[in-house]
Amino acid sequence: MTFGQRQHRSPLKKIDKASKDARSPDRIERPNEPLTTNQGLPIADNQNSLKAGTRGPTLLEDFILREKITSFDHERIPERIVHARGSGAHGHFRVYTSQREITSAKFLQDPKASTPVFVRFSTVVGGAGSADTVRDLRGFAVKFYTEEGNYDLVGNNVPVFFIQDAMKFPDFVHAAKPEPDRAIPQASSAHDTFWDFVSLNPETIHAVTWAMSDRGIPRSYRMMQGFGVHTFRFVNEAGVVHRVKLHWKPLLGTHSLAWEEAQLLAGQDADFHRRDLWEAIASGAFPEYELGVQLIREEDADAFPIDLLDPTKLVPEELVPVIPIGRMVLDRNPENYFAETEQVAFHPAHIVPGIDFSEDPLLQGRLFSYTDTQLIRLGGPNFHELPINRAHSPVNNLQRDGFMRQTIHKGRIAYEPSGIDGGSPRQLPRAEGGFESYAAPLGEAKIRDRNDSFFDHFSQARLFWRSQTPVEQDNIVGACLFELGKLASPIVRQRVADMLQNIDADLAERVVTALGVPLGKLPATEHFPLPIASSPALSMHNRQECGIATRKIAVLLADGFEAADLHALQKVLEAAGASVVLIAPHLGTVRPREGDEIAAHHGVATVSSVLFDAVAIPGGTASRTTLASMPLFVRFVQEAHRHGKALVSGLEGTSLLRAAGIDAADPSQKEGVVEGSRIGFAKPELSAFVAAVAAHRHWGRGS
Ligand code: HDE
Repeated sequence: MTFGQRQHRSPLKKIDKASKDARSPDRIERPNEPLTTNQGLPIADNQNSLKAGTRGPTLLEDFILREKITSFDHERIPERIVHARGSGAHGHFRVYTSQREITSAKFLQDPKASTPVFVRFSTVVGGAGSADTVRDLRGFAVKFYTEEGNYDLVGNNVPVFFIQDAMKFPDFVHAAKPEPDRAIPQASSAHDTFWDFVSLNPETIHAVTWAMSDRGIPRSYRMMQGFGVHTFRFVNEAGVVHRVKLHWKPLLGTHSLAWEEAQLLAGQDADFHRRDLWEAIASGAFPEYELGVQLIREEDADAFPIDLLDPTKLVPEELVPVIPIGRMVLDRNPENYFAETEQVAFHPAHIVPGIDFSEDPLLQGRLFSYTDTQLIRLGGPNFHELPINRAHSPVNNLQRDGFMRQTIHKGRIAYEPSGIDGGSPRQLPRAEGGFESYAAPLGEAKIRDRNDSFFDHFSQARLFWRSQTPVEQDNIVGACLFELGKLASPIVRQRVADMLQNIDADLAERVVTALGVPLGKLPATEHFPLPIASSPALSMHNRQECGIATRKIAVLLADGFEAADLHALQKVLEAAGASVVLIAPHLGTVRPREGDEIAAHHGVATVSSVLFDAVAIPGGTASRTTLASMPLFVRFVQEAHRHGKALVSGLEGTSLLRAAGIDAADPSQKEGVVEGSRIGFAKPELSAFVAAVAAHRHWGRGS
């Protein structure tokens, strides 16, 4: 349309009929057919509101405008009070062998049967629009659409929680959320109210230590563990009961970001984790996780040295091994974020026969909370009828009506039992597959109190700290210094510092010294014995060796680069499943010293090293001179080196390293830095680089 022309029709003249979206068979709206109102009325003008003349006011009569704007005004629903920011994926789960011995759950019986799943990963504290890479725990919620109804495993990426009793949850969340008068800080625990709550509630300290560890800044949703946290029960057909802890293990290994990297990423790409998950699935690199169980016989549960009802305690794998029982593959991205990832409603009470709860007081509170929150968030009791929440097995009951009821129930029987008109749905005895709660023997006095074992707040925080490698311990100290250093209240800082002494004197001293607060008197806390001296399984560094599949390698090049270097790198890296991303001084093409020019994926101004796992610099005199003269490339390499990433540089490609202040001959800087000795690299050099990428981070550089 040219300026001054009247517009009554859509400005689009040509439609790209070949575009993927237009061809999608699943699109609800039919492209190129008449646009209608919600009542099906064809619309003649979707550009102009109905006015009293071209210069007059808009008329109230304009029902088309009002319908459109009203729908728009109501597009948003309340975000989740916690776990507001999430990313979803579809997939399926398959058990390795029948678990008949421990549970009657049908989806855990047949290794040939595949159960569809929907997974939602999330941060906990931040709002829906906050950054992905903040320091926080991550939600790991899985909905299994089984033939016996939906089973939800609503877990986190660490095995313990901050509080022991549901009574404290609103206080804990209020303390962690932005302070209510100023609404600051967003998606961060580094503020007074959070640490005030922590310092006055020692039960929080174990989970806080996990949050301060590198688990709080995962590299990817595809590379983090998941945990059911609470103890559940598995019941087999004969009624034999086991207490069970549930674990997800990512097949890509468990990896984290560096703290500075996480902070830079929040600016560079606030959607880093969401994009990473989406792109991996879209490219066919499907994330996989193994489900594992720790089992304790019901009759041994009370005498077990760790209180299985306390969600601030884990069961070390060295005491009770994790038995892998099945595998989940995430192979399909959602098609509509709102309809699927936003409207999905998880609930720990969505269980199937063969699985049951324990009396963990935190879990018991959750059993109330999740339905309650969906009532307000999704607008009424019929959220189970939304497509993403619908069970794949028949739903057959006499519940009726309510806001947004989709099903049109017919007939006059809405009660049970009924003996007319063919009767009503009937109860199914347990022996035939009906769900029956495990008859846990109770019979104690009604009381507001806790078991004595719940007052052991520090032994497992100590176990966790002592099971970390020195680098992981350094990172915990660094995180504590960052968080506590941000506190405006010296009293809170002091209280936390005092509390850390109950975990470990060395940890407390390192934090206290750097914060400049005096080490207070050790509060009189009863010391419970450690269940085990150290648990190597708790160190992420023991869970990393999983190759380099799906790692993103940045290749920095300019005109004059050695094509043989690039080809050699591409061949080896892509064969190992990594992706190679070419970054040049600007978007467009780059020309090698010899051969045809190639297209760059990015110009250096729009990316930075934090978006990649490792850096490769092909040789070539002209290329290296250009790169070394550009501050953006110099910073790229400096940051990658500081964040412990693997670097490889071709023959004569070292000047960029030098410009970045990296001396590959210096033992304190060379870990994970590989230099080529000939054009096209020697085989051992390429293997050394692949091994360096697989090691994920090279903390030995002292960066
Ligand atoms: Fe949640 N939690 N939670 N939580 N939680 C919610 O439910 C709650 C707890 C977890 O991706 C809410 O639908 C209480 C532990 C995940 O949709 C809410 C207590 C664990 C998700 C709620 C806990 C979790 C939630 C907010 C203490 C790890 C995101 C919106 C008694 C085992 C699920 C919603 C998704 C979400 C309540 C503690 C995991 C308000 C009262 C422990 C992964 O119902």
